[in-house]
Amino acid sequence: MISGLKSALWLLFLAGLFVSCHHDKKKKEVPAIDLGPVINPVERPVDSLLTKETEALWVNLKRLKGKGILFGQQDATTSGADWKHPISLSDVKQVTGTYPAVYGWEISGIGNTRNIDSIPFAVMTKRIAEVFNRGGVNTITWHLGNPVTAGTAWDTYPAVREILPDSIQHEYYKSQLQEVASFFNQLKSAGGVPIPIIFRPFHENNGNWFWWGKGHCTREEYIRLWQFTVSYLRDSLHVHNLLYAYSTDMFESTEQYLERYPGDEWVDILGCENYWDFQSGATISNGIAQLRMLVNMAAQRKKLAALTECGFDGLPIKNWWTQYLLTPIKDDSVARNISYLMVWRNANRKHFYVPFPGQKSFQDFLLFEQDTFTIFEKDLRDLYVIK
Ligand code: BMA
Repeated sequence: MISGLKSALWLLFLAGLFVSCHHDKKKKEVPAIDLGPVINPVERPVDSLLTKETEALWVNLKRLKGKGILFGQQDATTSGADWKHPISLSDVKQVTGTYPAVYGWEISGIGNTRNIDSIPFAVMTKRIAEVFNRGGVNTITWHLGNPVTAGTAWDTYPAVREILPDSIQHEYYKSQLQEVASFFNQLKSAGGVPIPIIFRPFHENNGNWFWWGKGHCTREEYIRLWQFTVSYLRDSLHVHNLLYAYSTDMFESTEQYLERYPGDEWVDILGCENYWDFQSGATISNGIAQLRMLVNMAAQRKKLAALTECGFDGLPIKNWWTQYLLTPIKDDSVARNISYLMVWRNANRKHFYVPFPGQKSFQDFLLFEQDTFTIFEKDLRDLYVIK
């Protein structure tokens, strides 16, 4: 059996060599995108040169699957409902006594002093190291401004085709990735350990609100952008502390989810972002159905699954945390296998996703934290060592 399998793999390898040489001779183009069926998935991350702590994160998140869900918040220690850096508090900690397990950060504006939300990159670097030292997990999004118009990420001029290899703005895109790589490469603990990051670029790609969204590039363009981004960071710029999360917004079927999926070799975490479905009793089952599909797709491919963004801006429902989010997920034998869920940032008292003392959902958030299935910092075991 094994030697049969080996020779089959060998043949496939030779065939691959032949095909790629053949292509090379004809023209030097980005290879055709063939995602193919999922065959004999291999349990390995996108980057075979991952730092050992990043690999440990991948292994330990897999081991935790089904045992609990890590809770996270965007900008948790740089921005609160009533404070902003240089103060460093955490609304999660103020309310529950413990920090979240996952922290989201935003690098739009990289190359400048501050990001899109006025957080200095130097402050972010410091906070990211603090998170790592406390045993928490860092994840980063990139609302890259439109590279052609110099507008924001929400400027939907179709720029993807113009930043791909051999296109007019490609060098500019590469220069942006060089900024990103030097940021990632300088994220180190006091002892010099590179800090693992879950990187989630070009998210919510099945919506139309970002320039990389569905209406503004073809499937092939999106996939080429993803693959170029990963290979340039990993192979040319030697960034080896990243797990790559691919996240759509809400979706209706596995086919729809996979339409722009860049392929198993290019993704470590299958994510989705869903604010809407968990905000009303009438739609929670849709949200759960999507998480079930997500978990199943991830399991088939030996990947992780996560609800990479969710939440309810302004938290208008008293028992939202336990009744709309936690119980439906925890009670579903499939959906409960997501690794983490993350709510968005507390910008001020009008735009917030975690309660502050006295807020309507405050007591319920305490119950959410106390539930044995949610993992906050105090519940974490060492995610950065393989035991
Ligand atoms: C949005 C809002 C904006 C913010 C952006 C990027 O959802 O919170 O205020 O600039 O995310 O963080």
